[in-house]
Amino acid sequence: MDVENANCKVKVSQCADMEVLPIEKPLKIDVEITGLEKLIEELHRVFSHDHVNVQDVQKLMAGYKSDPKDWSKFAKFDRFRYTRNLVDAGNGAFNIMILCWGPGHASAIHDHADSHCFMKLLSGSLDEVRYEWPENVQPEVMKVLNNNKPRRKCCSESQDLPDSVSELKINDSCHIDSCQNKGDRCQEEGDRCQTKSGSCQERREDHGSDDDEGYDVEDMKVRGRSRMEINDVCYINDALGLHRVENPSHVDGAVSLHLYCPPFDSCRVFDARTGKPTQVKVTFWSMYGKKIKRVIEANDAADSQ
Ligand code: CSS
Ligand code: FE2
Repeated sequence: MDVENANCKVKVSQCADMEVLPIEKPLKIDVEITGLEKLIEELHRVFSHDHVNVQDVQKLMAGYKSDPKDWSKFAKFDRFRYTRNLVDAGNGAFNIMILCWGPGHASAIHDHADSHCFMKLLSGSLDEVRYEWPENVQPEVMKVLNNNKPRRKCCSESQDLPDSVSELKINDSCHIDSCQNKGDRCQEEGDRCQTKSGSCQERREDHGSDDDEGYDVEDMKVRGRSRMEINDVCYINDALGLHRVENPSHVDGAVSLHLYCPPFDSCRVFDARTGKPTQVKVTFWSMYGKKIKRVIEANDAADSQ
């Protein structure tokens, strides 16, 4: 079985086969999708089946040519951080959302909670930096893989599963060397983040060293970097590693379309220096074009002291 048959309808660790790895590049765009509404309709159709191929979803998303007329009503920016704006809840099976990245905005290094993550750039540009999992943190998918080693195959029928996630091949076809390491920025973003208002950004809960036990100061290992241009589509899951997304422009915003399957409301973010994970909630800035009224929680007040 090859990658085209990887089922993205279920959690990555529940895939019956583990060929959820490299996606062929360049992706052949053999469909043309006229408008975001049509794309969403097509995605509903595809996800109504039991088995949904990763590559089919990628192709559908690539087949849509970004037009701001379609999505500007969902594109709500914040001055301080990137926003997550729900567009469609996919009958509970998947989430489609639009993320708005102001100049210089970035996510923390994060996982995808055992879900499949598809991302298409609608406007501006974004840098994606991929990281290896820290040695002492294992994603759910690797626990399953390690338990089922004799049964599971990876990459091709004849190749045995690698011992660790770091040996898995990743798709680095849009790797660019000219990009600078912006890993340090993540730390700054984390420090600045004082609310729970959303996004997958680090909300630090301690600054002491006690909880850092077992997490040495060793920068997280970068696997590759790529720059996304308008209409590019990329795919990641926990078996492929972690990533951090950043708007490299100090002037222009960027807008991206994301599909997560299954949907998740929390994920882990990682300290770029030590690899220490923190579970964080991810929330929406707006839903269906309407800004969410944020309830200020006691913790928020405490955080901002
Ligand atoms: N996973 C991040 C965005 S980068 S894919 C999020 O959902 O906030
Ligand atoms: Fe992500």
